[in-house]
Amino acid sequence: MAVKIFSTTSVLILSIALLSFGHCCYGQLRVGFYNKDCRNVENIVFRVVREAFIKDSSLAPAMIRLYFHDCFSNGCDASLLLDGTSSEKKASPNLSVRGYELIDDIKTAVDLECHEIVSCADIIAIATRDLVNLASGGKTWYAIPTGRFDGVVSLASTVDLPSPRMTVSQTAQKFADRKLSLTDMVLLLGGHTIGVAHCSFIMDRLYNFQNTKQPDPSMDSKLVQDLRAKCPQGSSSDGIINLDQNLTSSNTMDVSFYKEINSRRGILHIDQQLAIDGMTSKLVSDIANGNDFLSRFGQAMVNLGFVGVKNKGNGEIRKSCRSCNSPFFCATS
Ligand code: HEM
Ligand SMILES: *[C@@H]1O[C@H](CO)[C@@H](O)[C@H](O)[C@H]1NC(C)=O
Ligand SMILES: CC(=O)N[C@H]1CO[C@H](CO)[C@@H](O)[C@@H]1O
Repeated sequence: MAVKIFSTTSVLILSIALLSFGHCCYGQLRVGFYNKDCRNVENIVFRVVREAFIKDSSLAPAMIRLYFHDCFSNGCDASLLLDGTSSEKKASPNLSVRGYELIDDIKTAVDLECHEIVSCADIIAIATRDLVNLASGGKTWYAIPTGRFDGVVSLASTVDLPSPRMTVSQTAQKFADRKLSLTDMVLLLGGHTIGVAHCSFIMDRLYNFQNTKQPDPSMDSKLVQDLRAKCPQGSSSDGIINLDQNLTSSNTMDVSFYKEINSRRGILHIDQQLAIDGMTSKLVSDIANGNDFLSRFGQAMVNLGFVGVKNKGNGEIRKSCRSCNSPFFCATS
């Protein structure tokens, strides 16, 4: 049980300070930050990640999503990993985030060789890069800058993620707030080329779109029929469906997501809107018809990795990825 030393006000002030210093620390990250003190770190991470991926390839979408949620909520500072009675983990959009055990295994392996040198935030960033590589069948790889410190504030009440029902423009605003461009946003949503969603996120699109008692007219009618079979109304269990409905590539990191949304076969409302909204439709077509999605996705993931990075002054290198080093300087409840 973390001792609560921060009052709500001090957490607020701290958060505002962190937000306004958001730009100060971009320069601190660099490729090969651990070259001197932990030369092998990226090899160690890759070894553990590859073993885990062979057993469970769904770790790739799980970790990509974890990286996105962590970076969007109070910066890429592993605050999403902190256990606590009302930490970010407990916010409802985090309920289906997985991959925490893999991070624990990597941390153990890394600390065996380099004791308490590598941050959990960097472990997430490196592991995510490796899983993108593996899920693409080795077709892509990007150098990921490191040098992040781990945060000591994790509050469910400050989680600020886009919801699937927001418009493109509202979603773009959330990315802009974090200095991410419209292009970054369209590329990053390409993360939905692998992984799954629960039926509950699209029941309205299948059965009663905007209270019309009709399916979403922007969804291909054949797809509506397929998905209704997988997501029946009144079922007691919440089924899962692939985010990339080209079933030959549902588990492969590739350009297929953009081709699907251009054929009215997007799953989440926001996915489909990317292809329809005038703000993004041309970007979507360019990506769908180009041959550089994977490398551009890598660059966008690098850009996401700069959001709200902590430094020595406002972060630490955690001993355990699930808790702050000192309970007295840890706000998780
Ligand atoms: C911008 C607005 C976004 C919204 C509204 C959104 C929403 C969602 C939702 C509702 C799910 C399904 C969760 C579930 O049913 O368990 C999901 C899954 C996923 N999202 Fe997003 N997402 C967004 C952006 C992103 C970004 C930027 C990335 C990565 C760079 C990403 C990566 C993923 C992945 C990989 C999954 C599948 C997770 C799994 O299979 O375990 N999403 N997202
Ligand atoms: C589905 O994906 C495969 C592999 O990426 C591709 O060759 C095929 O053309 C796609 N099918 C459709 C209908 O787009
Ligand atoms: C993966 C994970 O840790 N999910 C947790 C999210 O929060 C709920 C409680 O609200 C936990 O039960 C889950 O284990």
